[in-house]
Amino acid sequence: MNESELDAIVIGAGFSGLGMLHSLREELGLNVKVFEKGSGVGGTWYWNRYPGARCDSESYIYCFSFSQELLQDWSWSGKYPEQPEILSYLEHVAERFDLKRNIQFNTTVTAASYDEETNLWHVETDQGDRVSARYLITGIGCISTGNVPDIPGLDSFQGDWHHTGSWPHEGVDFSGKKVAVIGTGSSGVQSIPVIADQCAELKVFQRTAQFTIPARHGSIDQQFIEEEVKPNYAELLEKARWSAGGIPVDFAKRSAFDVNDSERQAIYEAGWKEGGHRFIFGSFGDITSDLKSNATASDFIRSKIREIVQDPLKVEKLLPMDHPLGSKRALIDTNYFDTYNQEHVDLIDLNEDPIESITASGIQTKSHSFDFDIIVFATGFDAMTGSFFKMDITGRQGRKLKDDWSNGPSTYLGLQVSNFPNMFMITGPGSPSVLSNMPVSIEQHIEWIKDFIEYAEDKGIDIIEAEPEAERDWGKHVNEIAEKTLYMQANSWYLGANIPGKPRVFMPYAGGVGTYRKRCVEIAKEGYPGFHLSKHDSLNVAVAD
Ligand code: N01
Repeated sequence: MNESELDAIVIGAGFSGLGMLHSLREELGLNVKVFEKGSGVGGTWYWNRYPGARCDSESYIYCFSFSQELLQDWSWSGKYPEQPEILSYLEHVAERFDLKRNIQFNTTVTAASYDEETNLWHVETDQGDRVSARYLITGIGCISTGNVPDIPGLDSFQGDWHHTGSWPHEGVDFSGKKVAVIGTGSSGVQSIPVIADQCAELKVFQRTAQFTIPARHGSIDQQFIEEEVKPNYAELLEKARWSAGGIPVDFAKRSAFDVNDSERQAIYEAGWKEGGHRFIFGSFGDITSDLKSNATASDFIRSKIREIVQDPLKVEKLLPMDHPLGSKRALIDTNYFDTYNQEHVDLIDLNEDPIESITASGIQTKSHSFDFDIIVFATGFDAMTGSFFKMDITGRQGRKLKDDWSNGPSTYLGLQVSNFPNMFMITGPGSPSVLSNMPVSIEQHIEWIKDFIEYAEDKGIDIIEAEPEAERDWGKHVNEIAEKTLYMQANSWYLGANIPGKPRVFMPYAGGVGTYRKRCVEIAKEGYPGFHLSKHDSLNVAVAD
């Protein structure tokens, strides 16, 4: 299929793609086309339909903010939004703002290349589309390319297997089944209790024991929503935009050592009872930055695991000892540790008994042979770069993004890459998005990209390109900030440590959403330093800096 030239091509119809489409079409009047691999909108929430899937951000703040009417009209039912409801919300947004007419579903972008002659991006899809546009914007998510470990024998398995990140739409019937779950990150910790409730036998294969805090999920507090949220949405969202994590709450400032032992214990108890991430940010300001303070919180959680789990052998396996709380993604759960008290649930510590192969009937570890009907891979994602590398992205002079990022991703502000003019990334590596409440970060990117395009078009600039030096400095800054945090003390996907052979580079910006936003605002006010802005007919001649 051939198409006329577009102003912008957006890849992905999740929060990012929907928001970007709306903004460019409604605010700038651009001719935009979105390509989406799935048959519907939703991105992450379209694919991740595993049992128990929901978001860790509280629902009232997990939303778009561009429409006051939408904010007032939409009602969430749970304290945390569950996957089906988030998907309904995004469907509603797509219908309400008539977005689907610019989205082509069931279409995977396979290649995108920048043409220096014409200053256009040429995009190819698996459906045979050849489309061109001035701007290419990726809304492909940071955690969207599933990681199914390369375990010998998977092909021979006679049962069913599924990755949590591409769950069958019709669901999976676990009743009466022997089930294995491999992986105990966010997806594993959410799905394990629900699968345990449904199956005959569950064995969890754990590589790293996790810190997780009870979510205390339940129905939403309607009084809080009607009296405190809806009348004050604008202020709450503004507070979220300038906060560290994209949520409108006050973080505790005191140190864990500003109080005595019994006061500290009481604060942790209250946080545990209240549940959610408040356990961390509501108790002490230095849990995520100071190892000694962190140890007090880590010890508290370990004491809770000992209290909840009855089998001492399971307790020993479940105690996280090799990394500080929060250095891997902080988790919240519903009945996770309690699940191990059920007789039909067992835990295999892969450090003691590693998986050797998958067999026709199940899993062979070093010392046991297990039979399963279903294997669930809750083994995470090739995060932040995996989805870029699935496409053949070519910039100036035939440069491949994959080659330029072979030692780890390099971006300016997580928004652009030098030698890839007019290509913008939403939630790219080097941005704070994955360490925050996503919609707040996504909207910040959308707004900033839209403003930049508007600025350029007003000035007759048609090439926007990050300068290599600015990119290098930003990378250095991202790294320096990360080095000061406890994130460097764990083998996490933030560092690419979950993917064999992936360069160890801390990929997100850990300086906080508000600080990042301030930097982006300043850059815009100063006329976009760090970006080379030029006119196509005077290629390489900067007209503003
Ligand atoms: O993936 P993960 P996830 N053999 O990488 C293990 C977001 N998210 O899908 O820790 C055996 O966190 C791996 O072990 P280890 C959120 O940002 C959000 O759970 O690497 N095990 C780990 O236990 C999250 O951080 C929500 O040693 C292997 C697990 O598999 C991100 O997505 C919900 C293995 C993977 O954990 C990813 O979460 C879901 C192997 N070869 C996801 N390879 C909410 O908002 C990996 N593992 C609630």
